[in-house]
Order: sequence, then structure tokens, then C-alpha cells
Amino acid sequence: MDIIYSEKHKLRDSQTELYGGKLVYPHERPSRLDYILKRVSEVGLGEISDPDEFGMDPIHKIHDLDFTHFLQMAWGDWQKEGFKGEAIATNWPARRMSTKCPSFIEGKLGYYSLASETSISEGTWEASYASAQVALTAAERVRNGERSCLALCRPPGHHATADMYGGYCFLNNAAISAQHLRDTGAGKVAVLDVDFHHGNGTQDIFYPRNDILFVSLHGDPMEAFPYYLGHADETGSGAGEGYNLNFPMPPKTTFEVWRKSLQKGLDKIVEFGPDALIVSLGVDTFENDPISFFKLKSHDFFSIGSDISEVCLPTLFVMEGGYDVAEIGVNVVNTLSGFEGVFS
Ligand code: SP5
Ligand code: ZN
Repeated sequence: MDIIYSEKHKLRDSQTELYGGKLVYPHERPSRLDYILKRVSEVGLGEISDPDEFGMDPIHKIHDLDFTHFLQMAWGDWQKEGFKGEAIATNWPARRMSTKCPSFIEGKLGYYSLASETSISEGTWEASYASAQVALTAAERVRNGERSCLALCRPPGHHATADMYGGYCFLNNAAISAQHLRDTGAGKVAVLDVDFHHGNGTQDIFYPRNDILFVSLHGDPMEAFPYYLGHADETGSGAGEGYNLNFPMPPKTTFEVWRKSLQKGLDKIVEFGPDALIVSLGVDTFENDPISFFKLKSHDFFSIGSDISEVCLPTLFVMEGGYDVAEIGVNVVNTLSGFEGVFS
């Protein structure tokens, strides 16, 4: 399987995540991709290429102009104020408050974010932009006839909405590539999100649409991030009614149970009949993931890959979460090996 990767992900090396009331070194860190690359080369998964340049146009098919402008300016604006730490939102337009965007950076951070754990740091925009280019390049490979391609995106994307960042995400790489496929000939695209966390950004972006089916398997939002989206009764709006499918699952969910949801999701995808499949690939469903609560084991990821391959669609894997750094490479590569029918 071809792999698209950019060294520019390293430009995103935030030093602070607000976690359990402390500022810790972020779970979403550059070494995650080192572990994946190491495992990729150990098993000879495929050839690694740099991304091509698609510019801002495909990003703006998904994200608002004022939002990407904010992301580009935020670190500089924050630094200009002389703040010593990284840029962390502290205030939000909560219930019954005004939704006018403030002019001061502290107010803007709350306006454009959905969670405070994600700091904006030097290089965050540059890495996010490169991450989107990685996804677009991989989408092009699949469009040009490759059976599958892996976009080693970092930062991840599925929590980012048209106009909000958070959950370690800034630009929604899966949504950007789904829209790119639509704009370059695909009539219908399915997005299957197997990250532990609900893909609230992808759901929100495609909620009113019937040309892009969104299916997500995740920790029940009553008990897990992002908390305020991802319930089973969220099924789409207007013409999009019936084109959003959530499978929230409780703490300690095993692979046996999780796999039944996967099968239902895949059945729905087959019924939808898309031209391509995008998999938001998070491996934070792993039993030892430090911030999640499912019980999947490393060998289960082979079965995830082989189950997905059975729908026989051109498939783009877009990297999302997965935080047990020592095992993330094995779990990602097991998924892709399972997809390719290689059980090493
Ligand atoms: C892309 C992705 O996987 N983003 C995840 C963002 C999660 N951020 C919030 C983490 C809070 C975790 N709290 C867990 C407490 C139980 N140990
Ligand atoms: Zn996740």
C-alpha cells in the first residue's frame, strides 16, 4: 500500500495539553508517526512519498475563510500580546451568550474552538496545512486507480468542523479529501470513522448531505470526548436524513461486540453504493490506550482491516488518533495488513 507522509508534521510539537487539571506534554505528539513509520518499514508495507501541493482551494471547500485565517494568525496574535505559554482557550460563547466573534485573541480562541485541551503553538498552522495536503495526495492516488492508500496525517482532523478546532484537530483531513473526491468525479463517498472518539467534525460538516454517508463507531458521548455529539439518534438533517449513522458503545467494549457494529456500518456502506471509501483510522480503541476505554487487542486490528476490505471499494485510510505510542505502529500496520490480506 502506498503511503503519503510529510516531515512537516513535526512543526506541530505543542508542549501543553490541559489534562486532568494539569498541563502535560500532549498525547498527540510527533513520535506517534515515528512509531508508525518504524513498523511500516519493519513489515515492508509500501513505498512512502511526499505530498503534492493542492493549495487552499480544496481546504476552503470545507472550512470557512475566517476560520483558516484565524488559524494562520493565531500564534502570532497570541505572541504579540506577550503571553508566555501556548494559546489555550479559556472562554466560550456558552448558552444564551452572543455569538459575535471578538477582536481580541483570547476571545477568538474560544469562538473558534470546541475544547481547551488543544493548545495552539508555533508551527501548528504549517503542520495542519501539510496534513491536509497529505490527505489530498492520498485521495488522488485512490482516484487514479490505486486500490488503497494511507495518508499519514498529523495533526489529525475528524474533530475539526467548518469553523472550529479541538480534540487535537485543526483541519478535517477526511472531510477535505471526501469533498475532493466528490469534486473530481465521485458521485458518492462514504466515510467510516473507527477512531475511539466520535468524528463530530465530519458528522457536522456532512450532516445535511446525502452524497456523503458518515458512519462512526465510538465511545458513548455520555461518557467520552467529544461529549456533545455522537448519539445514536443523530441520523442527518433534511436531504441528509438517513445518511449519518452512529454506533456509540460503552466502557470496556470488546472486539467481539465492536465488530458487530462495524459489520452493521459496512452493510450500510454497501447499501449506499459509494464510489470510494474513506476510513478515519484511529487506533485509540486499543486496550492500553491512555485516554480511551475500549478493549481491542493488537491482533484484532487485522480483522478490522480484512472486514473493511470485503466491501471491495477504493479505500483511503486517513490517520486520526491512537496514543499508546509503543503500540500505535503495530496497530495501524496490522489494520492495513489485514486489509491487504497479509497476516504476518
Ligand atoms: C483525534 C483524537 O483522537 N482526539 C481525541 C481528543 C481527546 N481529547 C480529550 C481527552 C480527554 C480524555 N479524558 C480521559 C479520561 C479517562 N482516562
Ligand atoms: Zn480519538
